[in-house]
Amino acid sequence: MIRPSRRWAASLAVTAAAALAASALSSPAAQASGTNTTPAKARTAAASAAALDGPEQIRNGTFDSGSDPWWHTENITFDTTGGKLCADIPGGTINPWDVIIGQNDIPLVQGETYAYGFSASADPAKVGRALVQLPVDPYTAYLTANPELTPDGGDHAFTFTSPVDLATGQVVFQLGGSATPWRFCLDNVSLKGGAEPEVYVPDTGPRVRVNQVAYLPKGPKNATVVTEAAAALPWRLKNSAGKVVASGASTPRGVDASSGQNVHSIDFGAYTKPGAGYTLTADGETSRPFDIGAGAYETLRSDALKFYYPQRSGIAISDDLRPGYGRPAGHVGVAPNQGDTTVPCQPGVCDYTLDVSGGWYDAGDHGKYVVNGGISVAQLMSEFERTKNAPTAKPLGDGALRLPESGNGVPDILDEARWEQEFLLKMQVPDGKPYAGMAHHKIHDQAWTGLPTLPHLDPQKRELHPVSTAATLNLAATAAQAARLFAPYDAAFAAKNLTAARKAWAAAKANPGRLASPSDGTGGGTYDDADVSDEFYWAAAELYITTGEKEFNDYVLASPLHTADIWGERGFDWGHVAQLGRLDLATVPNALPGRDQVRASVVAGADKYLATLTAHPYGVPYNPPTYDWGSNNLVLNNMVVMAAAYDITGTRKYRDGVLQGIDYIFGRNALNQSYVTGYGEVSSHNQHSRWYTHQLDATLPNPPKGTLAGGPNSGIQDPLAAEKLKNCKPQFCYIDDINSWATNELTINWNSPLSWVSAFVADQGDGTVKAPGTCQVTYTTHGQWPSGFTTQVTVKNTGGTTVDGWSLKWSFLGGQKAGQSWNAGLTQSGATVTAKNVSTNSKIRPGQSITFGFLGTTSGGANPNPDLFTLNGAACA
Ligand code: 9MR
Repeated sequence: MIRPSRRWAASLAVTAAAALAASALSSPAAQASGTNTTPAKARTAAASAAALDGPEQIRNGTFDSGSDPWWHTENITFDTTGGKLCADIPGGTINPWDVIIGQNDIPLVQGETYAYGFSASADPAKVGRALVQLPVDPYTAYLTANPELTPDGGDHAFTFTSPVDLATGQVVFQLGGSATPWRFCLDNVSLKGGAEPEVYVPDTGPRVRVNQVAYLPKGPKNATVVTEAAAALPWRLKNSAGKVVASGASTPRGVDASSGQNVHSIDFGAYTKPGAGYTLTADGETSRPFDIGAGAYETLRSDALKFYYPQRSGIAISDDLRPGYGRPAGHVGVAPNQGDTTVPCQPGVCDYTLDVSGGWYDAGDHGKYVVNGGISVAQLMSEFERTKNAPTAKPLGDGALRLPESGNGVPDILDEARWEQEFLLKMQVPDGKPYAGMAHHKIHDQAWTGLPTLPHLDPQKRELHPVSTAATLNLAATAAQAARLFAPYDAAFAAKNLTAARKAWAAAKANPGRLASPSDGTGGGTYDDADVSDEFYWAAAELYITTGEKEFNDYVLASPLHTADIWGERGFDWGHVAQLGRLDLATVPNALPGRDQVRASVVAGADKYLATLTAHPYGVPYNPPTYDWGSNNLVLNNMVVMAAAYDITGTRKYRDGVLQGIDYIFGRNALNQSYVTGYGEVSSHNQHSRWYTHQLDATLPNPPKGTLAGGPNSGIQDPLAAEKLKNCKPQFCYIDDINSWATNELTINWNSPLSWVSAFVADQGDGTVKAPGTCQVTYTTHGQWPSGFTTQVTVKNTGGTTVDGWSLKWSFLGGQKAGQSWNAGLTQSGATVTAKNVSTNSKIRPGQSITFGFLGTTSGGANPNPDLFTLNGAACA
C-alpha cells in the first residue's frame, strides 16, 4: 500500500467535532490542543510573566457584576452571590458537553500565544474540561485542558498559540458526564495575549538507558549512555545492595540520528547472575533499576494476550476475570447503543443489514475494521502455530489467560483468536447479494465519539462500509489459517472457515480492484490501501498451506512478491502483509516447491534487521529517517523476522537480535521509558482510548498491564503532539498523554506482535541456548488417499549414548488424526501426537535406528511432513 499520510489525522480532527456538534453545544475530546498544568513528566519554560502584559480578553471574569455575558445550558442556573460564579451540576448526564458554561466573542489573533487561567472548585472533586474553541461546527478546539478540580478550589493556568484569526472565539467549561450531582464554582477567568510559547521538555531521567524490565541471565545485555564525552567512559554494574559486580568501558558511537544525541553503548553481557534491582552507572549517572532474570517475560506473554478480552465487543467484561475492568457488553443492541446486531450499510451501499456483533474494538475508538482485525488475529494464530513447529516454543494452555472460555479444552489463545475470527466471518456478504463472498471493509460509528465514551454508552449510529478486496483477502487468509488450526478442536468451525476462505478468494479474484476509499474517514479510520497484491499473496499462501491445492501453489509461485525483497526498513503492518505469507510458508510445514529458498529469504531479511540493529547505538532493528505511525509495532515485527530466522536456523545471533530489540521497547531509548503499561519503572499508561480514560476521569482505569503504546511517530498528526513535539527527532516524537492519538494509541494489531515476541522471549528461559538433540527423524508417507494415509517413521540416535525408553512428539498441520500404529503406541492431543516405544524397541543404541508406523486420517486438507520432532523433549536435527 501507499503509506497514508495525514489524511486520517485531518479528518479525525474535523469530523469528531462536527459529529458531536449536531447533538451538543461543543466539541468532544477526541482532539486536543494547548498545554496543561505542569504534567508529571514534563517541565515547561515559564510563560506566565509575558502573558500578563497582554490585554484582557475575558469580560467580567471576576463575576463582581453578576454573570453577564456568561451563558449556560438550560439544565443549570447561575449563582453569583459570593462574588464568584457557582452552579449545581445535575447528575445523570452522559457527555462532557451536556452541561456547559461559556463566553462568546473572544478575539483571537493567529500566531499569538495566550495565557489562560481561572480559579475553580468542584464538590465533590471532578476533572473538568476547559476549552477555547471555534463557536460553530466543527467546533475546533485551540486549547483543551482537563483541570483537576477539588472542593478547596485552586488556580489553573495554561498557554496556547492560536492557529487562526477569529473575532468570535469561545471560552467554555464542559461539566457534564457525571452520574451524580456536584457543585462547580468559578472565579478570576482571564485570557491574555502576549505569552511566550511553552517549550515541552520531556523528563527523560538519568542519561544511562537500560531495559527497565529484565535482561535474560544468559542473553545479551546492552545499554546506551547519553553523553558529551568523546572518549570511552568507565561503567559499573551494581547489584541491589549497591555492590559493584562488574565494570568496563563504554564504546563511543557518535551522534545517533534517531535521537539527535551523542551516545555511547555499553555491553555488560558477560555478567550472568540473576537478581533484581541492578543499576548501571556511567558518566556520573545511574540508570533506572532492572532485573536479570526470565520471569517477567513469562508474565508479559500472558498479559500481552490478556489485553484482548477487555477489547471485546458484544460481551460483558467480567470484573472477576479482569478486576477493575468489568463493564457491560458494548454494541449488543441495548440503548443508547445502536448495534451491532442489525447494522445497515452507509446510504446507497447495500440494502441489507448484518449481525456483526462481537470481535474486538480496533483501538481507542469503537470501530471494527477487517484489515486490521485480519493481521491481529493472524498474529495470534501464528503465535499458537509456532508452538507446533519451533524447537524452543512452549504452548500456553487452556486456562492461561483467564477467559470466559477457559476450561473448554481449547488453548486460550485460540479461544481469543476465535472471538475476532467469528466477527470477520460475519463481515462477509451473504449469498444472493451483490458482491457475495466479499467482506465489508469496516463497521463503525457514523461520527467520532468523544473521550470518555464507554462502549455500551456509545449512542452513534453504526454503519457497514463498502466491501473491499483487501478486507476480502484478509478474511480469506485468516479463515484459511483458522481452518487448519481449529480442525483438531472444532471440525465444524474449521470447515465453516475453509468454505468462507474459498468464497472470499473467488470473490476477490472476481473483484480485484475494489479499494477502500481514502476519504471514508468520518467516525472511523480509513485503512485504505492502493496496492492489494500483497493481500492476494498472503491469502494464496494460507490457502495453499491449508489445502495443498494446485491453484494456490501456482498463484504463490507466480506472484512477483514470492521472490521480491519484502524486508523493507519500515517493516510490515496491516497494509504490508506479503511478509505474513512468506513467514508462514517458511515456518509452517508445507510441500511448496523451492521452500528452502523461501526459508533462506526469511533468514536474509533477518540479516538486514540484524545489521540495522548492530549499527544503531540504541540497538533498534528499525532506523528510517522518520518514524511511522505505530512505530513500535514495526520495530516488533522486524523482531518477528529475526525470531523466525532463529526458529529456522537455530543460529544464536538471530535470537540475540530479538533479545536486544526488546531492550528498546522496555526503556533503552531516548525517552528512557518502557512503552508497555506496567512493565519498567516508567511506562506508558495514558494511551489514547475511549474507555481507559483514567487521565481524564479518576474513576476509570488506565489500560491494562501489558498494553503497548503506538510509539514515536514523526507525523505528530494530533494537535497535542503537533504543539508539544514540534520539530522532534524521531525517537522524541512521542508523549504519554491520552490526547495524543497519533503517538500514544493502543491497538489490537500492535499488541499482537508484542504478544508474539514476548512469547518468543519467554520461550528462551534464562537464555541458555540448548544444544540440538542427538536424533534424526525420517517421516515418510507411503500412501495417501482422500481421507487417509499411511506413514513410516524412523528415529536414528545420532548421539554417543544409548536412549533407553523414548517418546517422540510432532504436531500435524491441521485435522489429521493418528490411528492404528505398529511398533509404537500413539496418543494425540489437539494436533500433537506422542509416540512411545513398545517393550521390544525401547533402547536405541548410538548410530542405530528404530522404525514404527501408523495409519492416519485427514480432514481432506494438505498433509505435509512435520518439520519438528522432539525426542524425550529435545528437538531432533
Ligand atoms: O495504524 C494506522 C496507521 O498505520 C495509519 O497511518 C493511521 C492513519 O491512517 O491510522 C492508524 O490506524 C488508526 C485507525 O485509523 C483508527 N483506529 C485507531 C488506529 C490507530 O491509531
